[in-house]
Amino acid sequence: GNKMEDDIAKGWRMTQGVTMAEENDCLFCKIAAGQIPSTKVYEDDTVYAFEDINPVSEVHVLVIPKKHYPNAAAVASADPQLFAHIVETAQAIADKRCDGAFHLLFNTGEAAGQTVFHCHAHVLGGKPDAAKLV
Ligand code: IU
Repeated sequence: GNKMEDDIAKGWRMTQGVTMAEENDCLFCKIAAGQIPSTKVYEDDTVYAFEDINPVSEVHVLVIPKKHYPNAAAVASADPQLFAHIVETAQAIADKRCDGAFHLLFNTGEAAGQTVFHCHAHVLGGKPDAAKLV
């Protein structure tokens, strides 16, 4: 169709928490479903947390909603409780691993470095890996 129809369809999918990425093979949907292996840190009915494969600090865990949303704002607007649960999960991981002190980072948009378009919170704690920051 035309651009306006495409935008409306896209907006509808975002409100449903469903995007083209999920329709076509989303990596983090598969990790959350256990279809692709990961080093699990925590799991419950709505969120999944795992070790980042390319850690940039001593603690580098990703917390994702099991349901597909393209970014943090999409989760927050569609399901504020789920967004709060992601933040609380990040805190609980940091409480165990780095004395409760951490950075919580959501890269949003390709220009900001987002490479996986399934919402993920980076939980960053402990010493940074200096080699990866240059
Ligand atoms: P970004 O915020 O979209 O740039 O973060 C993607 C992160 O996902 C990045 O830190 C990767 O190292 C990490 N990651 C992963 O843990 N496992 C994977 O299979 C892939 C990326 I692809």
